[in-house]
Amino acid sequence: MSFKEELRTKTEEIEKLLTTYLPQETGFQKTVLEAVNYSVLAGGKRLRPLLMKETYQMFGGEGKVVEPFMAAMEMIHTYSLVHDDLPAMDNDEYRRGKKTTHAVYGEAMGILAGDALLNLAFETAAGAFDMETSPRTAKALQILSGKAGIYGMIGGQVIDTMPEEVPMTPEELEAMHGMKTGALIRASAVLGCLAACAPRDVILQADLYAAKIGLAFQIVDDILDVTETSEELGKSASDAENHKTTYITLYGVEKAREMVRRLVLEADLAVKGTML
Ligand code: GRG
Repeated sequence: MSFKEELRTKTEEIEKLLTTYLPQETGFQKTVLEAVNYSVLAGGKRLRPLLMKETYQMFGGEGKVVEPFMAAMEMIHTYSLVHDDLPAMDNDEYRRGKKTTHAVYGEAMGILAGDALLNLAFETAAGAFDMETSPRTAKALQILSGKAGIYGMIGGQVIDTMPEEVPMTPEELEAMHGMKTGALIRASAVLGCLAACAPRDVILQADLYAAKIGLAFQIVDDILDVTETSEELGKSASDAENHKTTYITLYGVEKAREMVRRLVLEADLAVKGTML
């Protein structure tokens, strides 16, 4: 099977799994349930649950205990996008080539669908205790909540949302993305290893690997922001139009591409380190 075919098959498996954790669209709160399902099923690469499952299997994980965490991670990621698109934040009308949740269901329902997804994520992840009651499951829950929180993704979003009076320094930009984008990507790799009972030094290497690809992912996002059209990207707003500091404003496209190549090499070395 080619890489592309394998990726498609694995992505489809994850989508199937996700649907088993999504709510039925019934009851007086039906509208928000529809908005939740619309948001989760509106496409997406499913990178985080994929990474979690890959690290889980790579280190010998065989059961299903990772599955509630995979679904919870994608729910948290989806809530973050739904809220990021809101009028109070980026005010985006399109994502993944489709109307954003608030553009379809209205702003109030967009806020509530995000809130609902965040709660559903933890309810789902806590379901792992029905399969396995171990300190490791509790630790995984702690990592998930921490990395999604004020010292992780939300913290990064706060920095991103604050008005930029002066351009950010490279250190500030990296710290912001490390939290905003990197935290969930790192948590995905770490939780997969943890659920598979991988030893501590392996978890640390997997964390390093994910930190490198997380940063590369963000730099590529900045490159695409200036090299692709809105139609190609399937989303409307552009950081350049918003006058934000990016890897492009700091380094230019060529240097940014070079940074991506270096980070990918470093990530490769880190993952090889897990196999020593
Ligand atoms: C609202 C608390 C809160 C947080 C929002 C991640 C985030 C924080 C906002 C997204 C802004 C953004 C476009 C960041 C660039 C990198 C990124 C995380 C892109 C979206 O992730 P993908 O490419 O999305 O994995 P798909 O569509 O594949 O699910």
